[in-house]
Amino acid sequence: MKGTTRLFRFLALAGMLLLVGIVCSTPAVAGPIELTYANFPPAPTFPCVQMERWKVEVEKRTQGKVLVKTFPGGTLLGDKEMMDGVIAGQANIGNLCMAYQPGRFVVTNALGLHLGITSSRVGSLVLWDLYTKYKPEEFAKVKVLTMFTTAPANIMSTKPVRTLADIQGMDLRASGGAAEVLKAWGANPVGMPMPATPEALQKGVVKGLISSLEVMKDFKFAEICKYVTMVNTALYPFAVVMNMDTWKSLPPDVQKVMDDLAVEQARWTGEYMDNHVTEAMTWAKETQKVEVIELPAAEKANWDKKLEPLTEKWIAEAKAKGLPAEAILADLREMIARHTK
Ligand code: 3IO
Repeated sequence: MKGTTRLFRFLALAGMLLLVGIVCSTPAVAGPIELTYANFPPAPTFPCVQMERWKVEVEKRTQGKVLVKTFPGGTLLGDKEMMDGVIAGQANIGNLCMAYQPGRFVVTNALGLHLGITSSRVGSLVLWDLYTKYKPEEFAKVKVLTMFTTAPANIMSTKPVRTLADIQGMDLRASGGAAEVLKAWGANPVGMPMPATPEALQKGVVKGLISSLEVMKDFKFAEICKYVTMVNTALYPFAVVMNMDTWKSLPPDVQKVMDDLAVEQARWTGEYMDNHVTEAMTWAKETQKVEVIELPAAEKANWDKKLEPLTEKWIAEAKAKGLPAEAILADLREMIARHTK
């Protein structure tokens, strides 16, 4: 009787130890690493299109080791809380527009100056070069996965803008560098992130906006804004950032996949944006009867002249933060020339 009890106890203990062993070793071999990726605008817009492309590439290149769960439309983090939300770990990854917190991203917001950048492809590659060269302090708490810009900004409006006189006091929605540009021309910039713009336009709170032109189609602004004035100015810079603890927890081979993807993703997004602007404007002209206004050279020279003080203002702001402002600008001009040719 005693022998049987002992044997039973031994078997029960052995069985339990075996179970504990299985349970404890399982997490190491099972399940992919799941990462949440927050984005602020609606799913069909370009920041989310590039997010889905990044997700597909990462999942493919890590052979399913990583699974990215995307949250478009501000469902996880909204436009202005993106950076702090990622730092706090509310999302593993987030996509932010630097123009929504202009004082916070002084170096990279130089892309919002009037520098003669002609495309999103050039803007995105220049922005990535600028970031990797200067590694601005404001990104020290996160891992930057990629950066990109919009195409140059142009004016979309409900009334035609053909001269500087036409734009005086006009309420136009903008953020960051583009808002400074509008102010310099005498317009009244109304600051708000892109997702708030459809309602502001609908209610007549603003008479138009300044941004890249693919929004004419993606947000259906062409239904309200029947005029586009080509001014090819400020770009909106974006960053995709990862929580630093998340980054440190990733295996080296996964980190390598993401690092290798950074500049490629910037180029891909730039090219996608440039093609999409062309496509959106063809649609706007053909189906929405949008008029595209080209400023005569003499008129354009007046507009450009008004923007010269903005660069000086940026230099002063950057210097006040202890940044090598002139060197940054000289680098920017070299990078623009190199990527434009
Ligand atoms: C933008 C932001 C979200 C979705 C589509 C977009 N196209 C251009 C922008 C730039 C921007 O952030 C803005 O506020 O103009």
